[in-house]
Order: sequence, then C-alpha cells, then structure tokens
Amino acid sequence: RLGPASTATHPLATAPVGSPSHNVDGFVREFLHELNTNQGVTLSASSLNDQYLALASTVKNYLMARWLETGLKTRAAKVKTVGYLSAEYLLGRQLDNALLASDLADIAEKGLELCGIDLADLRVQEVEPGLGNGGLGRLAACFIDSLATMDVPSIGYGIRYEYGIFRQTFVDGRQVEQPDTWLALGAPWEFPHPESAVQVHFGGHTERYADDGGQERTRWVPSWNVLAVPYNYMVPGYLNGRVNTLRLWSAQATKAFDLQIFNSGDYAQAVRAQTFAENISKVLYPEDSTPQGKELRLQQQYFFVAASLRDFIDHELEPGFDLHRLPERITFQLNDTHPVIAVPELMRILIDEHGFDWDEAWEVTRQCFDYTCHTLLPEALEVWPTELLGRLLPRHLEIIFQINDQFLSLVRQTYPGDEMLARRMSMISEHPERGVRMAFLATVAASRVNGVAELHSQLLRDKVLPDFSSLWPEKFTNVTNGVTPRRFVRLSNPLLSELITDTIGAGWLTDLERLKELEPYADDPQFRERFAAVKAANKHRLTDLLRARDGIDLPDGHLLDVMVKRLHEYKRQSLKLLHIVSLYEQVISGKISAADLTPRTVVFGAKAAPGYRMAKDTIHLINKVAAKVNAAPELEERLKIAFPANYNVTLAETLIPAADLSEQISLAGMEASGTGNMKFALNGALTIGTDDGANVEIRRLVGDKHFFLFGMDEPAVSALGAKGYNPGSCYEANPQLKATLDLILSGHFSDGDRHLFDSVVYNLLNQDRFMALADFQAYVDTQAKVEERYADQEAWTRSTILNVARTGYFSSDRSMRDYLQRIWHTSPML
Ligand code: GPU
Repeated sequence: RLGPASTATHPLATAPVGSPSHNVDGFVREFLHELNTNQGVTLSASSLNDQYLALASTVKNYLMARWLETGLKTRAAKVKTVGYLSAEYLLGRQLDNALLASDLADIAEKGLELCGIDLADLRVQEVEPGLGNGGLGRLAACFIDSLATMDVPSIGYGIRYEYGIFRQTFVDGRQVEQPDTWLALGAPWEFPHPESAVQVHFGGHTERYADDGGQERTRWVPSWNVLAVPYNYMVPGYLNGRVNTLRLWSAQATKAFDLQIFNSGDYAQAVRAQTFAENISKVLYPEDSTPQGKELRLQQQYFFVAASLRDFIDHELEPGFDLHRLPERITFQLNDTHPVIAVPELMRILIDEHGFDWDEAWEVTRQCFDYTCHTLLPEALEVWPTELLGRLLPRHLEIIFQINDQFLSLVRQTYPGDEMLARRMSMISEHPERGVRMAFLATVAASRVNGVAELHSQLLRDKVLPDFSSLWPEKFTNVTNGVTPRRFVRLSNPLLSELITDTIGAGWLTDLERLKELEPYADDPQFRERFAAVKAANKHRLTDLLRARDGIDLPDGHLLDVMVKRLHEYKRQSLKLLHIVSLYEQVISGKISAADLTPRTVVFGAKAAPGYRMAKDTIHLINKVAAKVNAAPELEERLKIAFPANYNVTLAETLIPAADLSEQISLAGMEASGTGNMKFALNGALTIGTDDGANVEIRRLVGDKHFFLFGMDEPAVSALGAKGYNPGSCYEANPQLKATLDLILSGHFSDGDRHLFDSVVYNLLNQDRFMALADFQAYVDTQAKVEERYADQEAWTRSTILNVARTGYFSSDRSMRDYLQRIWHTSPML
C-alpha cells in the first residue's frame, strides 16, 4: 500500500460523490460522457464494443456510491464478514444483472434508444467470465449474489484467470478446445489495484531460532515469490443498496524478477522467469469433480488463499486489531478442498508472524473455518503428495504434520488401542505415495462440515467420513444448495416473471417461497393457458438463438427434452443416448412406426475435461448418433437431437426456460446435489430423475405425481455393488437393450467402422461402473409415462405450474439463511 491517500478533512474526501440522476436524461448524459471520455469516441463514430464498454461504465457509475458506502458502513460496524474462498466463480454475463440490481433496465433501454442503440445488441457484446467449470463455480456465483441481496457483509475471494473455461468446438463430432479469451475486448467490470498487491512466497526451507525471550521459534525462508494483484468486482444486491466485493487475484512477477532481468544479462532466461510467475493465474484447470495433482494447481490454490488471508488481516481489519479475536470478524467458508491450504497458512501467520503459541493459534484457526464438501466420488478427493507440498510449502507441511499428530493423539485417547482407526483417520495417506488428504484436514480444522443436499450430507457422514462423524457428530450438517432467482428466473425468464408478478404481486424475487401462492392457479384454465403461452414463447426464443448461434433448426411442437451438465460417466449421458438409439432402432427395424413416437427434440449441452477420454468419446458418439438420427427419413421428423457446442451460463439462460423435460439421471448416490435440476423446476420443466442429490428434495416438495422418478435408489445401488454387478447379463436379458448396443457396435453410426465406439460400448458391457444398463429398462418405461402425460397438455401444464409453485425453497437466499444459522452464526446487517 502507498499509505493513507489523503488526510483531507473536506467532506468530499470521506463520502462518495453522488450518483448520476436516476432518469433517462441523467443516463444519456452519463453514457455519452463515458463514450467520449473513456472510449475516446463520439456516438456517431462509436463501435458496438465502444458502446457496450461505455454502457458498462455508466452502470458502474450508478452503483459506485453504493459500493463505497457499503465498504465504509461495514468497516465502521466491525461486524463479522463472510469470506467465501473459492477457486471458481462461474459468473455469467454481468450487464443485465447490474442493470437489474440498480433498477436501470428500463431507463437504459429508453436512453439507448434515444441514442439510436438497441440494448439487445450491446448485451451480446459481453463475453461471459467463465471462471469456473460447472456446478461448484456457479454455486459460488449464486451465493455471493444472495449474500449481497440479503445484506450480509461478505467478500468473495478467488482467482482472476486470464483464460477461463475453454471454448468448446466440434470438429467432425469430436470436442476441440479453444482458449477462452474473455479479456480480449476489454474488461469493464473489474477494478485492478496494482498498488495494493500483496506478496506470496513459495519454496525454500524452514529454520529454528531463539527469539528475544529465548523461546524456540520457526521461520520460513522461502526461495521465490510472486505478486498477487487484486481485481475488485461489484456484487450488487437486488435493489437494496448493498454492493459487496468479489476480489480476484492475478499473478504478477515481483520487482525482484525485474531486477534479475536487469542484472543477469540473460534476458531470455529472465523473461522466462517472469512468465513462470505469471503462469499461476493464466488458466483455469478444466477439471470437474476430478482432482488435478499438478504443481501449478497447488500453486494456484496457495496463491489465492495466501493473498486473501493477508488482504483480510492487513487491509480489512483496523490496524492493531488483536488477532485472538479474529473469529469475531471473519468466517472463511472453504468451497470444497481447493482452498484448504488456508488452514496451515493461518496457523503459520499466527505462530510465526504474530508469536502465538500452538494451542492459541489452533483455537483461533478452527473457529475461522467451515468446510463444504461437494462430492462423494472417492477419486474426486484431493490428495497432495508430501514431496510436492514439502518442496513448495515446507512450513505448511510441517504444520500439517503437527495438526495431524495432535489430532491422532486425540483419536488414540478417545479410542484407546484402536490403531487401525488412527491409521484410517490420519491426514497422511501412505499409498500409492505419501500424501495429505485435504478433506480430512478440512474436516479436522473446520467448525462445521456440510454436504450440499440432504442425501449427500447423510452419505458424507455414513460413507466418506464415518469415523469423523462418530467422533464429532455435531460438527456435521447439511445445507441444500440453491440458485439465485434474480438470474435464473427474473433475467432468464422475463415472461414467466411478468406472469408471476401479475398473478401474486411483487416481492417473490426476494422471498421465493411466495411462489406457493401460484398453487391454486394450477387449476385455473385461463392461467394455464397463459403459462403455456410463456413456455411456447421461450421455445421460440431458443429456436431463434440456436439458429443464429449454431445453425441448428429446432422443429416446432416437439417435447423439448434437455440434458445439460458436465459430461461425466456418473451423470450418465450415455443412458440418455441409449434411450434415443433405442427409439431409433425400433423405428428403423420396423418394430414400431414413426407415428408411435411423441415428437421430441433432445438437447445436449456438455463439456468434457480435455484429458477425460471416455467423456470425449461419449461426446463424439452423441454427435455421430445425432447426424444419423437427424437425417433419417424413417423418423418423419419426430425425433431430433441438438447438441450446441460450448454450453455455458449464457446459453443456459435461454435454454432452461424453454425446456419441457429436465434430465437428472445420475446413478443414485453419485450426484452431490445438482443445481441445474432446481433451475429447470423453477422454470416450469418436469424432471425425469433418479433418487439422487437434491432430486430427492425436489420430488418431496413437488409431489410424486409431478416428478418422474425411475431407477435404483442408493441402497439398491449399494446392494447391487456388494452382490456383484454384471452389466453383460442386462444386455443378454433385455432384447431391446441388446439391439440398441448392437446397432452402435455394427458401425451404423460410424460409417461402417465397427470399432470407433468400442471404448464407450465395451465399457458399458464389461464394467459400467455407473450401472447405466441396470437402470435402462426403468428409464425407458418412465420415458413412456412422460409421453403419456405430455399427451394430456392440460395435465402437463398443471404439473409444471405446481413445480414452479413448490420449488421456491431452492432459492440460494434460503441456502444463505441456512448457512447463517447453522454455520456462520451471524446475521444480515440491515
Ligand atoms: N461439483 Br467436487 C462440481 O461442479 N465440481 C467439483 O469439482 C465437485 C463438485 C458439483 C457437484 O457435482 C454437484 O452435484 C453440486 O450441485 C455442485 O458441485 C455444487 O455443490
């Protein structure tokens, strides 16, 4: 920091200057001013991009006073802040959300019109910040929106990746990844603060020394460092005047690097060193629900966590604050294990830098952290090799060993003689190499550990962390995920929002349980007609988008069946595909006629992790099947597949409101929660789903009659696994399943190549870890029930209305309320 910026006593020095006038005139002035002064162009000479950037600046200017006031007010109140630590924030486009939160949407539309500009043309200029992979990153974005809307002081901390999640393209049906250059045309929403950069250290060794009082102490002597430059983003609450901060860190080489460049004479080598430092925030790891055991990834994790703790302690707290009282002022939420290195980092700060003794430091640290687990897949739990940790963060590894020793002595004290248990619970695993189990470290350190849906939290206790939940039953809790209704209802579905407000009045957007008031209207034929008209209009909106975006033509009048989520075996896109191929096979082989089919378009949207072979092969297969099915005259246009590339938040916003059927078909016990499932229900789609994740709660709320449940439940899955599952016997026993798989194996979808999809098909036949074949018949039968209901449009619409009316529970505002009560023990600052 450069020290106090000003000691001026003039009132304007401490209060923000006023906002532009909140009317069309004021808006146009501000917009033209931004265009002239920021973009350096006149209106008549401006490009669309100039106009978009000027519009973004204009909206920011309206929010600015509120942002500054929020900071002043929160600091003065000295209340507890929620520090959300997340390696991912999948934000989606910012413009519409900022317009909505500042109540400027209408004013901007009219003002721009006066300037001869269509707001819609500027919206599409924005490249969404895709700084996350999928559900986990999008959840973080929903949570910070809700915290701001609920007036909770909070800071989101994360990484400003220069390249976000890759842009997916298809070449001959195969996924090809392109870099996501989201910053290329300007980044109008961010506020870089290079002057507030903090140093983050790596490497080196530790030493013991005696302090002035003769006490033995430890210091870390690191061997290299980088600068972490904060980029602040506004997180505006909905019409409530609060604007919180999202602080994302960008890596920059330190001056020491620059000096080396100057002194060494080896210019190329020095620049390489700079590149090395700046690589840390270069790119988002495109992994989802699989850990990346890469050194750079660990560097990223420590980089953003160390910068965030430093930032909070040195810059958010008042100078001289007594860190023994830190838990009164911050509660850090660990979004999965990615930020867990924050635990030994806080211990190091307290002990090595502030002279705390071990017990004091531990007492503070464990009160400062809570941990959310987002998975049950054993292979998705991070384990960092001690060799790597020790090389990159030697002091942290020492501290982890000491936390572990202390923890294991507690275990031995509590369960004398049970050495097996102590070994099972150790944070250090010995196979296949020595490594730190980050989930165990998080569980030991955290005050509270939560799963993300009721079933998931239960399985977390029973299957992933059973020893820990016996030791500390009260530590474990559940908070079911939620989604922000501002983005995923109001902005993405304006017609439905209008209909809701028309029917039950305003106020539901911040009190989503009020959707219940729609229930009686499910029986009102006039309302049903209006509701169905909204769905039809949303389908047309999607049709227009997909034609322009992807050159895809959606047929009219089809049941729109949508499966959008990361491509993962456990999510079972392959089961959806088998259903389609089965229908197709029955028609081309003459078992049924095309007239028997309910006209249906299946939409897929899915990215595969670039290194995940099976997922990429599945994408290839879907595209190949799509090509064949879409061209088959036998189907008489009654079955279509659309697979638009590069599914992202922006596409979701148009796709979800258009959907009739939501596919949530993971193997029971595998999907921690799901959040897409909630978005679909809230937008009037019916779910076909397994008894998994938050599906369980959706079904309980909407009622069995309005949810298409199929397949094994989790106990059945476990039992089958224990008994020994043989997918081959499903194939042999089910002639239609056999015909379906045989058609793929015959080369029908691969121009006669009988081996192109061996990996996918033989995996299903021989291994099928996620038991797609076991659930095939139940799935197909339940799809027939879907078609039956769809044939009765009045009954269908009635069910969709009840889905909307009964799923207000899934607002992320409710999730935040649960976190506040069960975990953070703090309240909104009104
Ligand atoms: N999830 Br672990 C991710 O998106 N990425 C991950 O690395 C891990 C979990 C998802 C879960 O798969 C999904 O079920 C859940 O709804 C979401 O996190 C948010 O909790």
